[in-house]
Amino acid sequence: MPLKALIFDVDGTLAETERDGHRVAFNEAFRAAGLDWNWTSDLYGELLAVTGGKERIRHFCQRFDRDFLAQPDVDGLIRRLHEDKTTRYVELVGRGALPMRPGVERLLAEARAEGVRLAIATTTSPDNVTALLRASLTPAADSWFEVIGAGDVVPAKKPAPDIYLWVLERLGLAASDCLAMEDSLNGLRSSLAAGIPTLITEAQYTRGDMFTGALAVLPDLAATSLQTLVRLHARSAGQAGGDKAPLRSA
Ligand code: XBP
Ligand code: MG
Repeated sequence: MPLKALIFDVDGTLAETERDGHRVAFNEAFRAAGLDWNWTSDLYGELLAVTGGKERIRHFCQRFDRDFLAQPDVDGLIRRLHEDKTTRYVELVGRGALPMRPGVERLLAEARAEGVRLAIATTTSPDNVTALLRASLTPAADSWFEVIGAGDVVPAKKPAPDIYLWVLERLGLAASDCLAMEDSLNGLRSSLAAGIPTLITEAQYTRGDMFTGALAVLPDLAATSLQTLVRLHARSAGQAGGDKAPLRSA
């Protein structure tokens, strides 16, 4: 089964966006709203267990500020807080503050040259994705991706398979035609539940996690060529969702 498409996660996979991007924008939005919440780097690592910014704010309140949740129209409050966070994040990445991780740009170029289709499946908001691609690659880079599945287009975020299934449907491809590129356990659960063979590129907050079911676990994509991905994909038949130990490379 030839490799027909690469489906990339964004946060942690394309770029290290969490600690110095999303977290910073969340804290700025909290301050601007007069809230005394401060998400330290360590706390943020714990909060990443919940994907989606609005969902993460709610989860934080359940742990640390239940009074906030007791307010009337708390859904509206969280939505507006998150909109402000998105505006701030888009400004931050628009300044080119978050470069692509090693190997990403070259791999995208190789895929485009070889006719391997590109797509994105992410939990983050669509505006964040286009801002990052345009600022950290080139202004036309969002057009390189045939399908961009992002944010609230599906109600159930990762680790649910929905965003990957949404992308597969729009690509018109079977799961086994594709390779998913992920950095986190929630992402891996999502892609495997959709039946897609998955390669892990470990990130700041996910290094050393147990990625059972992944095809391979790499420290980054610096030494990974498209040919390597084609070979990995070829050995994936029957393995996605299985429990074989992944290849690990230091
Ligand atoms: C990414 C996320 C997102 C971002 C914040 O997970 O969990 O919630 O941290 O984005 P993944 P928003 O890489 O697995 O897709 O604030 O726009 O939701
Ligand atoms: Mg990720």
